[in-house]
Amino acid sequence: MTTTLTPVLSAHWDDQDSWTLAGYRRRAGYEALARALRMEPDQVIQTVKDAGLRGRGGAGFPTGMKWSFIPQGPGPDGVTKPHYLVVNADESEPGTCKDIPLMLATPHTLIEGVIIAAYAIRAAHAFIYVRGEVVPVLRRLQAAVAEAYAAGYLGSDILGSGYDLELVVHAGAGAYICGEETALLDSLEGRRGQPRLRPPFPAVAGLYACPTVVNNVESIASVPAIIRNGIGWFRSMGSAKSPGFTLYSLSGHVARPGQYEAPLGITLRELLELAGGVRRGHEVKFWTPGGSSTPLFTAEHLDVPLDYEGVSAAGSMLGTKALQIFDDTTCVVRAVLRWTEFYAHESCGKCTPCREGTYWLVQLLRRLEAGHGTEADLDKLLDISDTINGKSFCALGDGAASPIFSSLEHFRAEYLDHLRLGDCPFDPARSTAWA
Ligand code: L3W
Ligand code: SF4
Repeated sequence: MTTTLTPVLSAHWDDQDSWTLAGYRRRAGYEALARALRMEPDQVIQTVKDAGLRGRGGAGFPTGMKWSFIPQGPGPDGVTKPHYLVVNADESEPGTCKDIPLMLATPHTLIEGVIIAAYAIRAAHAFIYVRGEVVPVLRRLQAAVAEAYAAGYLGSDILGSGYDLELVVHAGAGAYICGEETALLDSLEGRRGQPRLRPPFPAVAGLYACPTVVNNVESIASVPAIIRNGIGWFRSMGSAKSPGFTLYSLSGHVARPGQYEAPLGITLRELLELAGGVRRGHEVKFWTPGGSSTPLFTAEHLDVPLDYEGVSAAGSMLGTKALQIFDDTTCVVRAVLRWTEFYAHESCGKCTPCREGTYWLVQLLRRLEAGHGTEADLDKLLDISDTINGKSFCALGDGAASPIFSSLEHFRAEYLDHLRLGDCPFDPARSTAWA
C-alpha cells in the first residue's frame, strides 16, 4: 500500500498485474521508448537536462548533465571506446526503501528508462547492479528483462529503430560500499568492491575504463514519464531548482510507514499528516532527512522543505529521502551507536581514518550508552569524527561522522545524562525503534 500525491512512479504499485509486461503496456508502457527512439540521442539528453531531473541516489547531481559528460567520438589516442549504462540498484543506506519496492512492483518502468537512457548516451550494453540479498527483486527483474527481450524492446533493432541494446541484471554480494559508484564498478568487473580515486569520474573512465553513466534506480525510472509528458509537466511539480516528484521512505515511529510519492519540497509535517502521525501520545524527537549518513534533524525542522536546497540550508542533506522518525521514547545515543556499528561493519578498510576511526567510535559509544566513561569521551568522539570527516577516501567516512556531530550538537545533554545516571535513562523495553 503506497500513498501518492503525485501518482507517477507508484501509481500502479497496488495493481494485481503491476509487474507484468501486459499490465505495463495497458498503462501506456513503452510508449515513451517509441517516442525517444524517434528523437536524436542528444535531444533526449537535452530534454532530461531541461526538465531538471536530479539524481535520486543521494547526491542530487543533474542527470542530463551527467549523460552529457560521456565523450562522443574517438579519444586523444584515436580510439572510440564503448559506452556503458549502469543502474545502481544496491539500495542499502539505512532507512532507504524505495528502489526495492519500485523494482518489485513495476520493473518495466526501470527497464524502459534504461533503454531510453542507454540510447541517449549511445550505449550498446547496460547493467542493473542489484543488491544480492534481495532475491525476489532479482527474480522479478530477470523475468521482466526476458519479457522485454521477447517483445523486441531489448536486443537487436529495437522497435525497428536500428538501435541495439543488451541488458544484464547482475547480483552484488551484499556489501554497502558497493553502492558507492566506483566500488560498484570494481565489483561488477569481478573484483572486491572498493572505491576508486575520482577523478577520473566514471563518465570518463568507468566500467572496463570506458565512459560510463551510473544512475540510481529512481532517477532512471523517472525518465519515461518525462519523455511522455514533457518538461513543463515535470517542472510543474517541486521547485525551480529541485523540480519533479520523488519517493520518500518513511520508517520508525510512524503510524503508517511506507513509501510516499510527493513533489520535492514537501515537509515532514505534511508527510506525517499523510502517514497518520507519530505514535499516539508521543512526539517527534529526531529524524534523518536522507538516511543515516545525513545530519539529524529534530522537531524544530518539521517545516523544512524536503528538497535539495531546503534541507542543505537547514544544515543537512536530502540524500536518499529516507525519513527515519524517532519519538521521545528513543535513546539518541543508542540510535547513533547502532548506525556507527553499521558503518564500522561496512567500512571497506581501504583508508585508515574510516577503518580505524569507526572502530574506535563504536568502542566509545558502547561505553557511553551503558553510562560509563567520562565527559572527555564526548570530545574524543568529536576528535575522531573530525579525523574521519573530509579526510576519508569516500563518502562512507563522512556519513559515519555525520550522526555523531549532529547528535552531539542537538543532544549533548542526553549523553551527559547517561554519565550522571551511570546507565541509559531510557528503558530499552519501551523503545521499539530497534525491535
Ligand atoms: C563527471 C564531474 N561526473 C560529480 C558525478 C559522480 C556521481 C554523481 C554525484 O555519493 C551521496 C553521498 C552519500 N564529472 C562530476 C561527475 N560527478 N562530479 O555525479 O557525485 P558525488 O561525488 O556528489 O556523490 P556520490 O559519490 O554519488 C552519493 C549519500 O549520497 N547517501 C548515500 C546513499 C547510499 C545509497 C545506497 O543505499 N546504495 O544510495 C545518502 O545520503 O553519503 O554523499 O555519479 O560521478 N566533475
Ligand atoms: Fe573504505 Fe571507509 Fe575509506 Fe570509503 S571511507 S574507502 S568505505 S575505508
